[in-house]
Amino acid sequence: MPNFILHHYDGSPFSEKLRLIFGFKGMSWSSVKIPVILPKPDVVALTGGYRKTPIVQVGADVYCDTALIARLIDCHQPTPSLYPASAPLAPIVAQWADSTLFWTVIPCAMQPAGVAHIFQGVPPEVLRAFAADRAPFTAGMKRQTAADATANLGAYLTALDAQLADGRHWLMGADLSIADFSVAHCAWYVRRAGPVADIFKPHGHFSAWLDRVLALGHGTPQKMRSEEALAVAAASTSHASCSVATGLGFEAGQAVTVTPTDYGQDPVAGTLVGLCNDEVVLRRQDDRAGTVHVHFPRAGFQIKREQT
Ligand SMILES: N[C@@H](CCC(=O)N[C@@H](CS)C(=O)NCC(=O)O)C(=O)O
Repeated sequence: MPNFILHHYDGSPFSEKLRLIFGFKGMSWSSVKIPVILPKPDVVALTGGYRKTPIVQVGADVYCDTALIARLIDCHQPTPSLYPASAPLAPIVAQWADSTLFWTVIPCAMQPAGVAHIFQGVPPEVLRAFAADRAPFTAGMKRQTAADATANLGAYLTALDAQLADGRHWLMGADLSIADFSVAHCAWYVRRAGPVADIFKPHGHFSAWLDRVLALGHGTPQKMRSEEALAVAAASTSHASCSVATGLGFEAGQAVTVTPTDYGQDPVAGTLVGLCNDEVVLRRQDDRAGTVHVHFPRAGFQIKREQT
């Protein structure tokens, strides 16, 4: 089993998704705490510019986006599975939760009563710095208002509660799946927003389900400093094997950029070393991290040939 190094911070919902997955699988992992806002020099040393949270590092391989990271963890620790045969639509439900549900929950949680709870005790200048950091991060997105989000979340909760009303333990049925984790990290953030979580009150099946998922815990984290993590990358002499499939529009060795298509659209430049329908991998060089392979899911990312 490789050592999974999770780069994360406590208040990050997508990090909570992975922490709970480590709990579900009963795994040990290394925990590197990273800044909540830019600058994040040690993250960027590993990723080449991708700044979203979390990332996972295994030696000199760096994995971006929890959709890909969940597959990676499941591959190395297949039981219990995140993708049970009984729930073929679970990844689709997860994709809905990680995008639509997430961007419904954020404006709902960030209404004044929620902000007051999430950021209690935080000095006003830190709050201003947070707002100034996130504005360009989501520039160009049409954000829901708190009123839009509250109505939409109410409708989603009614559907999720009805799904659970037959007494099933997990969202897709008898088996836990990736769908549970993607919905739960969104709901976890609403619970952090104190009084905003009253929206769960009419939905008893949903609330009981959320308690069950959160009770999975976080597995066994071991603290690691970010300099140590960079040293692990620099000392690694090999990478996970990868190759560029033919017929997908690119060739091995090309100079390309890979950029998220939704928000946080920071391009990462490198040499294409891996490509298939599910994943794209770039090789890049960093003064401190050495030669790293940066992995992204194919879905939700644009690959562009660099002009030479
Ligand atoms: N699709 C990404 C979304 C990650 C994401 O949006 N993370 C939030 C925090 S939970 C983020 O990056 N916020 C800005 C930051 O941490 O710098 C994933 O699944 O990992």
